[in-house]
This record gives sequence, C-alpha cells and structure tokens, in this order.
Amino acid sequence: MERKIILENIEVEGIRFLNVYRKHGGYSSVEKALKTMTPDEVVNEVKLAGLRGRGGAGFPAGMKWSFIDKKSNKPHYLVCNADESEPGTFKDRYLMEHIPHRLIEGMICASYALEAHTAYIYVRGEYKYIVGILNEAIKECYQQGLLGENILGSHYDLDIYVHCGAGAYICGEETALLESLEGKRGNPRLKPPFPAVKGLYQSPTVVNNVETLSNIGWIVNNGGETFAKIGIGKSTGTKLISACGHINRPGVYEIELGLPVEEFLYSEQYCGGIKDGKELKAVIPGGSSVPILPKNLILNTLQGEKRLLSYESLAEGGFVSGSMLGSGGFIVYDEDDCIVRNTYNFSRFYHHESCGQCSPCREGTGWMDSVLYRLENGEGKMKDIDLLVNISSHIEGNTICPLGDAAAWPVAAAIRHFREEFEFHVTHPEIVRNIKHGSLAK
Ligand code: L3W
Ligand code: SF4
Repeated sequence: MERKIILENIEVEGIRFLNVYRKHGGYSSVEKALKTMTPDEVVNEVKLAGLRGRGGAGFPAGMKWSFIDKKSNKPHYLVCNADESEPGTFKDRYLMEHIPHRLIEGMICASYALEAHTAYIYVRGEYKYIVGILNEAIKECYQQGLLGENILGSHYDLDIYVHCGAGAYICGEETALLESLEGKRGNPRLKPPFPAVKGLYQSPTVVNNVETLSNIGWIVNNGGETFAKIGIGKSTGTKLISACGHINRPGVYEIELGLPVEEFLYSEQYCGGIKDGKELKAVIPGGSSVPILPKNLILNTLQGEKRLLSYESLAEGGFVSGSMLGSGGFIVYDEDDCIVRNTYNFSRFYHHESCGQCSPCREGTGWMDSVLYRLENGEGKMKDIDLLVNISSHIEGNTICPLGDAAAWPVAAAIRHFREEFEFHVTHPEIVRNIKHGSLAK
C-alpha cells in the first residue's frame, strides 16, 4: 500500500483551493498548535518524529529548529527553500502546484514553533508560474484569518512572502539563497556560522525544504512518535521520489522509507519496469549530485542484502559501493545509455552553475568539463581518465559550499563503476565520433 502523508487527498478536485482543502481537514494542525501547544512543544514533536531534511542533506529538522536562540533580541525567520533545481528532481514543483496549502499549513506551524513572525518562500526562477499559485493560496489564508494578525484569535501574527529567484542553481544552497533574498548576488557564505545562528539579515533563520515543511501539519496532528513509527530506523516517514529516465511510469511517488529499490523500480504501482523491455544499466538515486550506482549495487548492497530507499541503506558502503538518498531525484539508465555522455552532460551543468568564488570549484569544474568533452567526442587519451579522478579528488572537501562535491562525486563514481566505457571512448574514437546517441559501450 502506498502510504500518504504529504500527498494525502491530492486527487481531490479543487484541493488547491482553501475551502476544499479545509473540508478535508486542512489547517487543523494550525488550530491545534496555536491554541493548545506552546512553541517548544511543537519543536519537541518534530524532534520526536525524527524528520530529516528532504532537500538533500537529511539533517534532522527538529535539531535544526532547536538551534534557534529564542532569547535573541533579533527577529527569527523561517525560509522555505523552493529553489528546486537539482537535475532529476521535480517533487517540490508537484507539491506546490497541486497542494500548496499543505506547505503553507506546515509553514504556519513551523513559524509558530520558531517564534518567527515573518516567513519567506524562495521559488526557483524557472517556476515563476508557481509564484502565482502560492500567492493565490496565501491570499486565501489572509482572507480567512489563517495569516496576518491574531491568527484564529491566538494572538500569534505571521506574514508569508513569496520571492522568485532568477534561475541560478547555486541559490538552492541555503546561504546563497539568503544572500539572494537580501538582494545581493547569490554567493554562498562560509559556514559556520550556520543560518540558525546568523541567517537572513544576520538574524537566526531556519531554512527548510518544501517537502520537509509539508510534513509538519501531519506531525502536529498525529504526534512525533506516530510519525517515527513510519519508515525504517532513522529514516522516518515517507519520501517523495521523482522518478525519470528509461522507465515505463515516470512521475512523483510518495513511498514509505525502507521500500526496496527493486520493488520501486519494477512494480506497476511505481516505475513499472524498464522501458521497451530493456535491461537496467544504472541509477542515480538522489539527484545528479550523488554517485551513480550500477545495476548490481542499486538493487543489492555489497553484503547481498536488498538495497532500500532509505538514508542508511543507500549510503551503505560509502561511496565505494553506495550513494545517497539526496533529494530523491531517481534517474534510471537502460542498457543503451552512455555513461560518458551522461557524465559530460552533468559536468557542463556544474561548470555553468559554479559561482566562481573558490578556485577548486571554479577551475576544477571547467577542467573536468573540457576533459569530458574530449572523451565524449573521441579526442581523449587514456591518461585523461585518471586525470579526471585526480581533479575530482582535489575539488572534494576543498570548497565553500557543496556544489564542488556535487560536481566531483558523480565523475569519480562514473569512472569507478564504468571505467571500461571511458576506455572505449579512447580506443574507439571513430565509433564515438559517429554515434552521437545510443549505446557507445556495446
Ligand atoms: C546548525 C550546525 N545548523 C548542519 C544545517 C545546515 C543545513 C542543514 C544541512 O546541502 C545537500 C548537498 C547537495 N548548526 C549544523 C547546522 N546544519 N550543521 O543542516 O547542512 P549540510 O551542510 O549538510 O547540507 P546543505 O548545505 O543543506 C544540501 C545535496 O544536498 N543535494 C541537494 C541538491 C539540490 C536540491 C534541490 O534542487 N532541491 O535538493 C542532493 O544530493 O549536494 O550535499 O540547513 O545549516 N552545526
Ligand atoms: Fe561557488 Fe563552487 Fe565555491 Fe560553491 S563550491 S562557493 S559554487 S565556487
């Protein structure tokens, strides 16, 4: 059975609108939190839930919230990171488009818990049309006393503003996002201090992903302990997975954490198997920033156990035999896909999106891009393959923000698992030059 927390009632006609959403129990958590709970009690429920950040890093949300210094004389802010730009990731878009009130409900409870009176939703520039959907939903909330002054007679005030980015991937990195929100160029800041200590306008700020915040209403209504019973181990709750690539049923699915990858890939309820009856070659399980895994390692761990869709299982074996759940962008490659071409494609992306502040990322992404271009076009040499591994190792861990790692890890993983395809590009330059699409490895 598909477990629904975030996407519950998504199929109801008109659920985008406040009256329909409320008829189906919407905003009951706001009533409960504001009228019967203290802010710290809400924080405590989120801690008990074990809810982890759904944007990619998986950091415990309740712990992040508890870093906010409530005694600070500065205002506190909640910022929703809706700058969903990770290649292969399109779950937040789906959520905001179809059920925007689930996010706003979660944001009201979260702002109350943080004792924040101003909250922002930073939306990816390319999602401009969603700004209208969110603003419409927010306007409905003001009209029904769910936002503004004295919400539902509770003496709690909150304003939510929607801000549209200008189309830079780097603005999804939380400190770059805050810079951009302040009206500056979106350059990441050095951490620490973390935003919880010095965030927006130098004030205590929590930055949470859309999906993370969309869980809060359910947690307030049902309790953190009930939430913690869903999922597996420290991977509690459900996760939205955006599945794409060579599968029969691409789309956004809400899965209970702990679902075996094999079941997700092959069952009719989810991906429905590989397209055109072909064989699976590899999967990137968490958006383009995480390592690719070949068929044997995405279906089973090195120990021969079933690989699960959970933070721990996907990371098992580190980057030698594992990967990351990341943002849940599940990209599937069939037997005919070319790993070199795919790696080059992502490399170009990271080179283009690097903000240029630190040398290893600025120079390294450009260097990897040009070496991969050579290999992809049949102009590479055997030593280029180790050169790529070397460049990647010099970027990893040596940059201000995770974009550097995100650019480095996938290249190293692609070579680790598919070195023979890179070698083929060197030994068969004529074939490589002539075939621009389809299988280069055969
Ligand atoms: C206070 C401490 N706060 C950590 C907070 C920190 C942040 C969160 C996680 O990158 C990853 C990246 C992408 N005191 C704290 C603390 N925090 N220690 O916890 O922090 P961090 O640094 O582990 O990660 P991050 O900077 O948030 C996110 C990966 O996710 N990714 C994401 C891609 C993009 C999307 C998208 O388009 N939506 O998800 C995919 O894998 O590579 O590694 O809030 O402040 N001591
Ligand atoms: Fe900018 Fe790259 Fe450095 Fe991040 S790692 S701050 S994107 S140059």
